[in-house]
Parts: sequence; C-alpha cells; structure tokens
Amino acid sequence: MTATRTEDRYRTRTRHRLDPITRLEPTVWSGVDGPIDAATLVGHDGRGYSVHDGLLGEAEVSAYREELARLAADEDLKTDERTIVEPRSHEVRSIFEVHRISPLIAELIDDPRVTDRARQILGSEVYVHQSRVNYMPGFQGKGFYWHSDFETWHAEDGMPSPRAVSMSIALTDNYPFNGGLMVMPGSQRTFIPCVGETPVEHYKASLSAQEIGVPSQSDLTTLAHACGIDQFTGAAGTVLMFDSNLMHGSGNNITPFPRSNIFIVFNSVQNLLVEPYAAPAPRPGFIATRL
Ligand code: 6CS
Ligand code: FE
Repeated sequence: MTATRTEDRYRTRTRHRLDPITRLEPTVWSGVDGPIDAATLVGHDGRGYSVHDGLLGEAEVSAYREELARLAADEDLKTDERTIVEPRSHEVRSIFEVHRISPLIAELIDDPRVTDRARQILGSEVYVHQSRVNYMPGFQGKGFYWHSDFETWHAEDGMPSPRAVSMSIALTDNYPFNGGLMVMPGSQRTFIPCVGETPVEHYKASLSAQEIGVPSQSDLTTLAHACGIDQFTGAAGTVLMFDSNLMHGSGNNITPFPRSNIFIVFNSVQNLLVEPYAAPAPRPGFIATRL
C-alpha cells in the first residue's frame, strides 16, 4: 500500500516557471559510519559527488563486462520492456532492474564496498530504488541532456526528499571524449523546477530522450555560472557516487570507445516512495522499486 503524499516542498512540472528552491536536506546525512574517509565525505557534501578509484578490481571488471555482453546478446531480453534501445541503431542502450536479471550483478547489491558507502552517505539503512546497465556503445551512444534525477523520481515515482544516492560503476575507461558524465558541483543544493505536465507513460519516451523534466536554458545557465561544470573521468573499476539532485548530463559518444557502466540507485528507508507528486500514475516497479 503506497503511503499518501504529504506537503510538496519540491513542486515541479507546472504550467508556468517556478523559482529555484533551496534544498532543506543535507547532502551527507550523519549517524552511520562506513568506509568513506572524512576528506572524501567533506568533498561529497560540498560537491554533491565523489570518485572512488579502483573500487572494483580488474578481474571483477572483466567479469561484469562479459556479463553485459551476455545480457545484450540475450534474445529474450531484447524484447523485454526493461530493455531500452538506442533510437537510431537499435543497439541495447540500457537494461533496467538488472540486479533482478543478473545473479552476478545482484552480488554487487550485497557487497559492503557498495552498500556500506550508500548507508554512510544517506545515514540510514538503504534499498535499491533502481538499477540499470548503460552500454553507451561506440559511435552511436546517445547522451542524456541536463537533468536532476531527483526531479524525475519526485515527480514520477513519488520520492519525497533527495535522500538517495547513485553509484555509477565504470566498466570501461571514462575519457572526457567518450560520452563521460558532466556534473555541476554543488548544484544538489538547489532544486530546479521544470515546466510541462508529465505525459501518460512518459517513461516510454524519457528513458531514450527526456524532454519533460528538463530545466530551462536560463536556469541551467545561472546554475552553470554558479557551480561550474566538472567532467567525470576514471578508469574501469572506478565508482562515481552522486547525489540524487545533482545536475548532470552527458554528450554523445562518437568515438570507438564504449562507456559502459552499472548504475545503482540507493534510497533511504526513511524516504519511501509515495504517490507521484506530478504524474498521472507511478512508473513501473522495474524503474522504481515500491516497497
Ligand atoms: O528516469 C530515470 O529514472 C533515469 N533517467 C535518467 C536520465 N537518469 C536517471 C535515471 O536512471
Ligand atoms: Fe540521470
């Protein structure tokens, strides 16, 4: 039974523009110790993201890379609704709920190197809100326009507060030129409302190319001047942890070098989904886990 909504402190998807909202919640919650050292934690609190080099070893990375190739070649998965293909090449772009599809990737969810970091940042017990593998293939990988994940998870999944953290586990080297993630450091402290009502079954379009729930160019310009833009780079095995409300996006990948990752979102058990704040109906469970 989904809990009913309380007041909406992060109104979005309105007909007219609303001013940016200063976030009330911390970026790093206190109360739970873990493997992240104090300096990294301070950096994450300020910038809204942190880079964890070499979290996975080479042998693990190649095992996950082989798993991604196996999943992409699985004929049944190609027609599964959890599989998103690239708009033009129809190559596999993402596979959602991958922790329930792949026993190997499911092991990551219980790996203390992963889950203890999420508990430490969120200051509570956590659960998987969403998991996916992104292939970002060479030559044809399409990027994602600027957005805040929390804006979508609040509007369409009913996530009350930005008390969730994403972990992007690089399975290939992330260079500045192969569709690497760009982030606006510190932008997690400002919620940017978006104009435009959420269409019915919006996810069927947005997971390929999101047009509703993206900030205006003027709000993005103001935010970029205030925060700057960092480009995430890192070798395979590096983990990027970033706040649910961090403004981020990625360019297309026209190089021969794929940018594949495993993407796991942990939500705090103190932040369970309620009714969507700005959508006709909740998105399916394979995109947003409803406990
Ligand atoms: O809508 C979502 O939940 C997904 N969309 C993007 C572009 N990033 C976050 C998330 O995986
Ligand atoms: Fe995103």
